[in-house]
Parts: sequence; structure tokens; C-alpha cells
Amino acid sequence: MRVLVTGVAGFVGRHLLSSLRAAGHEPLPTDSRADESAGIAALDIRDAGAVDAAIGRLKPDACIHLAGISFVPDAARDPLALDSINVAGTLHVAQALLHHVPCARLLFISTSQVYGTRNLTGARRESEPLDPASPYAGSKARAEAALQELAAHQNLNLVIARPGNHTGPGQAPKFVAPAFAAAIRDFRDGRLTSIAVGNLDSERDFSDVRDVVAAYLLLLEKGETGGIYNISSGNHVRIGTLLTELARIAGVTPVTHVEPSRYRPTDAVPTLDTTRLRALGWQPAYPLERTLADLWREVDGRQE
Ligand code: A2R
Repeated sequence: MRVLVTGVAGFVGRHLLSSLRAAGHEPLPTDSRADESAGIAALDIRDAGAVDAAIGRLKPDACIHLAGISFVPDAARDPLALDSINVAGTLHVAQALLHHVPCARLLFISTSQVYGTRNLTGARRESEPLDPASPYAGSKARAEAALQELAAHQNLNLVIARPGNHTGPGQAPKFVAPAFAAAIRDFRDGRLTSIAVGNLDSERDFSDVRDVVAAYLLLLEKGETGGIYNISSGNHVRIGTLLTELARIAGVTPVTHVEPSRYRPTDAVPTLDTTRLRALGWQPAYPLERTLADLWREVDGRQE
């Protein structure tokens, strides 16, 4: 398939490109800014005309829509930008597909955060009601609803993925796992005397980005039209465990202090029921220890 990828210059995009190629697909990489050396064409999804023109020219067989604001605090700071990118931008992509290639599959990357955090008992199934608890989660829930309208009334070939947290090599340093890895490196090298941390008691569900990308490929090829799929390896861990595990891998005994500006109240995320995804043949291949070891190696070798 010729697969348009939006937001390809981000964390997931670089992993997705190599997997698409390895599976015999032809990626059509785009991001808000062009990068000619990387073969990435400019496509700002806020610009409906530009999106329509690009999709009219490329006529992809499918689209994996990664472009968006993905960092939760950024999302909370600028609700208008959030809506114009995560909601309106998503609709621009869907409408242009319907206009030019109405059978093309759209794989929309939502988030497990649409389930909210109030009900932590049992595992969330895709059919359960949504309860988004942050501006970021709300934007993804609104985009899902708008796309489902297009699927119901205009036959948009839609598949929705709801991944939990994912990390691995290449993630931006503002996300917690690469931030810890960089701080541990700086502590080891004497540039920091103590590592600033927020609340280490919160819990998150971490998958390896490569397992998440494998799920996207599977959904592209085999996902049921109109289907929604949770994605999670089931690694439910304390944030503090990420720090101690990365420090163990690095061979460092860290000194930490709580930085009040980073401290958010303790929270947790629900576990996800991944029966639907596993029925397509998916299973995670990367244990958390391997994910963190690969992340550490990359951050330790990074020139900053
Ligand atoms: O904001 P930038 O310059 O880092 O670019 C991001 C890009 N992007 C856009 N692309 C086209 N038009 C826009 N208006 C626009 N705004 C942002 O989307 C970045 O290159 C990419 C998203 O990459 P990351 O932030 O690294 O997200 P990640 O981890 O790859 O997640 C991809 C998707 C997102 O929708 C998440 O919410 C979801 O998976 O979990």
C-alpha cells in the first residue's frame, strides 16, 4: 500500500517508516515542516486546502495519522492550538481522503487516556463509555467522535487505535523516561549533583514504541473497518520504577530531590483489555527492561 503518514518527524514516525518499508509498503512521509534530506514533505494539517491538495496529488491507499500535539502539559497550555491540530486537523485529513480516495483506510491514533482515571477497577474495553480527564484526552475523544460521524454517514474507512504510554529510543527529552535517562547520564558525568523528580508514586502503562508500531501495521492491514483497538503490553509500573530501573541499567546510584514545579498529585491509569488486538495476532515482543536498556543506550550516546 502507498501509505500517507502525517506527523512522521515525531517519535513514533521514525519507527513507523522503517516498519512500513520492511513490510513492503510505500510510505509517503509528511510533517508540518519539510525535511528534504529525510524525504519528508511539508503538510500542515491545520491548512485544509493544503491537505486537500496533497491528498489529491498523492492519492494514497491509506493514511496513518500521527500528527498532533502529544505532550499532555503542552496540550493543557494552549487549548485553541490543541483543537485546531488534534481535532480540526484530523477532520481535514479525513475529509480530503473522502474527497479524493473514498475507500482509503484512515488509521487514527487516539489514546487510552480517553477512558479517564476515575474507574481503575478491571480492564477497560473499547466499547466502554469515555471519560477524558485532560484537554489532551478530550481533544482525542472529540476527534474520535467526529471521525465516527464520517464513518457512519459517509463510509469513511476508519480504524481507531488507543495506545497507552509508549517509550523507547528517539522519544523527545520532555517525556518522563528519556528525561530520567538524560538526568541519570548528567548525574553520572558530574553535571548534576541531584536529579529533580516530580511525583514518583503515579503509575502508568508503558509499552515499547516498536510493539505499538507493529500494532499499527496490523491494524492498517487487518483491522476491522470501524473498529477500535486498545494497545498495551500490560507493563503497569510506578514512575519511580522507571527511574530505579534506568539507574540500575546505567550502573548509577542516583541522588534525587523533589522539584515542587514538577510535582503533580498521585494518579494512575486503568489497565487496558487488549483481547481485540491480540485476536489479530499481536503480542508484545519487547519487555520493559529491553525498552529502557535501548533508550538508555541511545540517550547515553546522544550529543547534547
Ligand atoms: O510539533 P512538532 O513540530 O514536533 O511536529 C509534530 C507533528 N505536528 C504536526 N504535523 C503536521 N501539522 C501540524 N499542524 C502538526 N502539529 C504537530 O506531529 C511531530 O513531528 C508529530 C507528532 O510527533 P510526537 O509529538 O513525537 O508524537 P508521537 O509520540 O510520535 O505520537 C504520535 C501520535 C500523536 O497523535 C499522539 O497523541 C499519539 O500518537 O499517541
